[in-house]
Amino acid sequence: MSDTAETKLYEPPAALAGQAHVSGRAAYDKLVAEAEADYEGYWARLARELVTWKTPFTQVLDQSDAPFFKWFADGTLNVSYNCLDRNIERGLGDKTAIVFEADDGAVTKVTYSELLARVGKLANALKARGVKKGDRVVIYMPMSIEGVVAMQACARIGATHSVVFGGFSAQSLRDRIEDAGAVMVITADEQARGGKHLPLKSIVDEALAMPGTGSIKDVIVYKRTGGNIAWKDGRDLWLHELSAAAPEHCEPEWVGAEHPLFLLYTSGSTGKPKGVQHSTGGYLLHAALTTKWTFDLKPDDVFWCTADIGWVTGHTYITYGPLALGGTEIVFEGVPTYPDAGRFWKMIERHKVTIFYTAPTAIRSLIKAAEANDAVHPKSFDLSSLRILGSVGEPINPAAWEWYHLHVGGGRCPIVDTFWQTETGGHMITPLPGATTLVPGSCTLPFPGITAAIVDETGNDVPNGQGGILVVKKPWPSMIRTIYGDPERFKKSYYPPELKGYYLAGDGAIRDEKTGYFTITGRIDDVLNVSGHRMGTMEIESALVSCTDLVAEAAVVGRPDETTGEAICAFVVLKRPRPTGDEAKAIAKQLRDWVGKEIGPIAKPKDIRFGDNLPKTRSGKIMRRLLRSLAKGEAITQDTSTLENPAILDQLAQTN
Ligand code: 6R9
Repeated sequence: MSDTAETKLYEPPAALAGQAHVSGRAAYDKLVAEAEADYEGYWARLARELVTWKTPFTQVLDQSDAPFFKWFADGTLNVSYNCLDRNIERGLGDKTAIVFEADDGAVTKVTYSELLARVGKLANALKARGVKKGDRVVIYMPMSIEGVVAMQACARIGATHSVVFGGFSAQSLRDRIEDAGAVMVITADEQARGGKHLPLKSIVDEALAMPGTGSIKDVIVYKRTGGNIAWKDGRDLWLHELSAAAPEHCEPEWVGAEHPLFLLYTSGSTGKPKGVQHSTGGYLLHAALTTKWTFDLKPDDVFWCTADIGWVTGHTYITYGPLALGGTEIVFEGVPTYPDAGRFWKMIERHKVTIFYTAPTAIRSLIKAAEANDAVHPKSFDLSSLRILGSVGEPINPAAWEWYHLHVGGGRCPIVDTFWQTETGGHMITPLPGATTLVPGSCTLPFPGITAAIVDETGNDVPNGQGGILVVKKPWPSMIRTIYGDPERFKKSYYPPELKGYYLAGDGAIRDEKTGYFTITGRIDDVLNVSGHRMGTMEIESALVSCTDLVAEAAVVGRPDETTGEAICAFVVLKRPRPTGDEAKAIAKQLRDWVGKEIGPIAKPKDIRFGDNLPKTRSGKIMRRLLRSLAKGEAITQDTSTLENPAILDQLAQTN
């Protein structure tokens, strides 16, 4: 992005900047300089300030087994102690920790003392069922206080949680249970979203009927809707019955800083989803620190992150970061468009939300709705409580940024466009609201202490103004520790030998020539980003070809989409003659439903096209660049001379 006359700059509002935790650009520069001068000393100082340790650490960064880095390794702590007991000891016991708003608008609040009691009871119940430190527990829950309680209860006893997003299918759930070797599933009878009740427990039943799930001993069920569910005596247990019988006090399990707090499965460019393993100490430090600096969280704030706890954003900015700081936060069960597309604005008004963190996809779809109907336009609501806005999950286009800034933020709230990943644990490149001049569409500068850089294929720095590969040069406390059960894949995916020991993010980026600001240009691998959800093209392809009755071959690419950022486009060769017309439409629907069952509704291709073959080189390689052009509806101007079967392109240009 060049510094042209049209590039609008947004200075931090003076009043906000004056009070901010990081106040003014000079304060930011000073932190960056501190980290540069003494990298370990900087992180050690913050780890002492933000985290309460049972046994203080004496080591900071251990690089002896790189790239398996260790941070604060000889320190011991407990995350749930840090998020709950510690706040109560500071006098915040009666402070509201969570304001829960259900799909139907009903509101429930819990204080820090109440939350601790609920976490303690469930933690004791888990222990009584034999769950031990280091065991993996799968959580397949709706957005709820109980979801947060389940995660915190695992943390309290040193069990490693693996949350599976409630939109994933039985097959996906099974895969994750097997890969993690989990001993328990915590779920709910159903979830309520958009006025409908959707199954959870029956999907767990289906998953556990599949092979590879024998490690599961118990299923704990939170009664959310009271809907009809099947029950397996001896395996299924009601959460409310277990909790009622369990004592409140549960001594935290003090674990080493490197103890795995959680696994979270995410898509990579090849193969099945990988279990990203996070630590306890380094992760908690960055969760707390980024919540403090990026969102400038203060005691009186009402913080609302709209992400689901099934994604990393919900882990770091719902379950851990805001609670570690003793904040008050909103947890929302429903969807932004129910009962209408004014729901977010209505909730901000109702709960006097001061910090609002959401995804560009949500903003773009709400813009469309607001432009069509004044009643759901932000101007019809009192949003004056807001002071800071955030964006996450995908690039935010400048037009959506400007609308968010003007209509939601009333032109007075800085937008923090936070770039990070499941693997990074917390924010990596982001503005700080009281310190950074904003440029719409740019995530601006690295968080202090994060050594983000842009390099070429051999790991050499590229000059500003020239795009390249985004890397992080030095290890940081909240980084991924390994891929669960597959350390070799961890090394290969994130530390390829040609990159000089730098962490490979998998995104392309460019820095502005003058300001050095970063703009993310998108994934450089076969990972798609649909509505801010990560999806591997290979995963969708294998789901399609697993429909062995119908599909001979499939290739999946992304194409730009105005609302969802990217849309999934699948090119399919059937085991029968290429269908056209109504038959093509019917088979496309059948395949979409198939993918929905194999992975989950978020992976359903928007566009499915049929051909007698796929465009291949004479050596048999699928020419994906051609498919990407076809998906976009572009005329093929590229060289197709190496193509074995050029006639196929006309077939594949046709949509169904
Ligand atoms: C937190 C999260 C990570 C991928 C990442 C990148 C994209 C996330 C972004 C962004 C541009 C931002 N991404 N934030 N791109 N600007 N502010 O989303 O984690 O689900 O693992 O996705 O999302 O492509 O590599 P995750």
